[in-house]
Amino acid sequence: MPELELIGAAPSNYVWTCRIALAEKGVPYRLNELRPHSPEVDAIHPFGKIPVMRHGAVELCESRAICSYIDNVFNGPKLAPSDPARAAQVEQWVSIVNTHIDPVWVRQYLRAHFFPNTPDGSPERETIDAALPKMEQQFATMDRAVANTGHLVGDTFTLADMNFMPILYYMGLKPESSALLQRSPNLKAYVDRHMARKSVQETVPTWIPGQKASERAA
Ligand SMILES: N[C@@H](CCC(=O)N[C@@H](CS)C(=O)NCC(=O)O)C(=O)O
Repeated sequence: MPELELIGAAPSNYVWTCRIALAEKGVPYRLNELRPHSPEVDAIHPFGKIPVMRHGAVELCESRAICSYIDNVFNGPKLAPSDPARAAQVEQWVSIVNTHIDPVWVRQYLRAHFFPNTPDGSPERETIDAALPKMEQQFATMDRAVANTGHLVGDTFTLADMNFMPILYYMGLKPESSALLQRSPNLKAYVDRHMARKSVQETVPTWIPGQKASERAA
């Protein structure tokens, strides 16, 4: 079989989700760390977003589609349960995280920290403050979602968790979101537990936006 090439910068939460999925399945791959809108990315994603993927003649974009391909083409543990109701619940949580959580926690809040539009590069205070009331409610919702089993669906680590964990990791890095996490006991236990998982641990990005090259992990 040809080698799978995953294209996208490692800090992207969606690239990281695909890397966790690849690690869970035990699939060897090459990570090509290109940024959004690079020519190779634009050639595959109609809106230039990462991740994109190449595997032989197959080219794909969108993390959910890439994970579905990985799950169906390669051996290894399934990324979602075979029970139809449970499988649909995985889709449900991937969808909720991608349409409600990511737009506020990542695109609004984290962007204002990592890529601020301020003259001196300091965090965009207004944007952050506008996100926080929504985040407070959403943290409470997600805290309840993992309260029973420490997973989003059933009592196993599924694609729903693989999709959510990268976002939660980043929440621990910035002050306001870290405080929210500390006040969400179930989410805090969830992130601590799953950060220790091999597939997550071995794919943690070695650099994050705004970090100096000298500060990067090896
Ligand atoms: N729905 C896409 C979202 C991908 C996405 O938003 N990627 C971000 C990086 S985490 C990106 O490429 N942003 C650049 C842009 O929006 O122009 C997926 O699941 O793959």
